[in-house]
Amino acid sequence: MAHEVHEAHRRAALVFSLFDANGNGVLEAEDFDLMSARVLAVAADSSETARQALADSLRRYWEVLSAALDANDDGVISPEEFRGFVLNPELFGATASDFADALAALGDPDDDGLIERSRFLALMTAIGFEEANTEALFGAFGPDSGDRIAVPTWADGIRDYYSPEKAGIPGDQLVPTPA
Ligand SMILES: [Ca+2]
Ligand SMILES: [Ca+2]
Repeated sequence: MAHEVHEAHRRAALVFSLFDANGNGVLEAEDFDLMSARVLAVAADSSETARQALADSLRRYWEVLSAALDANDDGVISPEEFRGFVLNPELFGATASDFADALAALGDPDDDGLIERSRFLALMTAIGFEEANTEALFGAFGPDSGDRIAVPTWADGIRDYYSPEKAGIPGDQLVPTPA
């Protein structure tokens, strides 16, 4: 159990660094607007509905996070305040789920239910993941002979990744191993 908790905390630290899109060491509304803009920039061919859903999901994500974690109500979430992330699996799990569905949908602009490697890499890099780790994760999802994965496969992977209490999942490959 202690091992799982440790993994969850390590992943929470990476989630914090991904959320901190402007890299200033705290989370604020601007980070989520910036992430939204970066993701939408590589999904220009997705439908307006799908693009709006992603923007809405990230806005809600910030609202839920700040309402729960900005303990001193200064409009930003410090790394110390973010430690509460792993203590609220139900609240953040539901929010992560909406984001997961919205992001995965952007991976499938032609709506055939499949996500091609190049699109997956573009979206994951826009979120802030390293390219090498992203390639490894795509392989772990078991792409088909056309080098594509199913939309729900990725949506479930994102859901698990951003769910604070999960451990022992494919997304743990994205967590850097301490030297
Ligand atoms: Ca920030
Ligand atoms: Ca704060």
